[in-house]
Amino acid sequence: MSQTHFDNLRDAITSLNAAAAADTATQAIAEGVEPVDLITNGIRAGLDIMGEKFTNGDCFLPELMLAGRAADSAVAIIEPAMLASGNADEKLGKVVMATVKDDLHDIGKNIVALMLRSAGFEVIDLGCDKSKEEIFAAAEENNADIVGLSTLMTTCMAFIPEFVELLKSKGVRDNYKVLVGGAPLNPQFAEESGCDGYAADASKCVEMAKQLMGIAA
Ligand code: B12
Repeated sequence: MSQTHFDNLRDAITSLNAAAAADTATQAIAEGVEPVDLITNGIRAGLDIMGEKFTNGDCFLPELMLAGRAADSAVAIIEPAMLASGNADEKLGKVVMATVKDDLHDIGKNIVALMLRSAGFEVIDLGCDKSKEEIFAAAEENNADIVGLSTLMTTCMAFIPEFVELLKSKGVRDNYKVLVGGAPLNPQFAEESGCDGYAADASKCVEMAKQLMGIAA
């Protein structure tokens, strides 16, 4: 039964239909489908197809934008269900999150922020296209435990080791755990960049954030 909802949500996104995406998400949540499964098997599956079409020249920027809006409309429905089903009242730690400078992709970052909130982390979401200095200032100001960085663009990956270097140059590297994610990244890149953790998707990010805080998953 869940598979039908996943397929419908994926298809609503690839057909750029925000209303259908919201309706499918509403129905699936009402029938008890796990929010995180809807994200992975519906939303991300649909957007991955759009990414492939874009690469192959079968769709263009306006279509990507509309697919992104359809995904956002489903996330808006899933959000309250996810917060209600989690442990949002816990106080597991403070995370400052941002998508890096020159990168406007925020759907995945927003989902990660939501998952972390639902698990009981306090998340200060700075948004997208944020400079190293802005993220550093927010981490200091909020006395964050974790800095979460997201990027979807290969051209922005260099930001990550540069941010770690900035922390070192300020003499505060050990004050923060740096957790990174986004499609072009991988565990090896994260390690070589001097990060503390990497997670490939929304469900693994909670596990990793807990691990970084020394909390048993
Ligand atoms: C939707 C989309 C857009 C939308 C974004 C809307 C928005 N509000 O985010 C719009 C239309 C704005 C857009 C613009 C562009 N895009 Co675009 N876009 C996509 C697309 C199709 C989907 C991205 C997405 O949201 N995926 C779904 C989410 C749920 O997945 P996710 O982001 O990967 O996040 C998950 C994990 O990665 C992880 N995660 C993510 N962040 C973090 C952070 C932490 C801390 C952790 C632990 C985990 C984690 O958990 C998330 C949830 O499971 C991708 C293709 C793809 N397959 O990813 C291309 C893609 C990323 N875009 C691409 C490109 C080229 C562009 C443009 C340059 C196009 C252009 N010519 O202008 C512009 C760039 C604008 C800019 N400066 O940023 C390329 C990038 C290629 C590259 N080599 O870097 C891709 C890969 C498409 C392609 N196949 O070519 N895009």
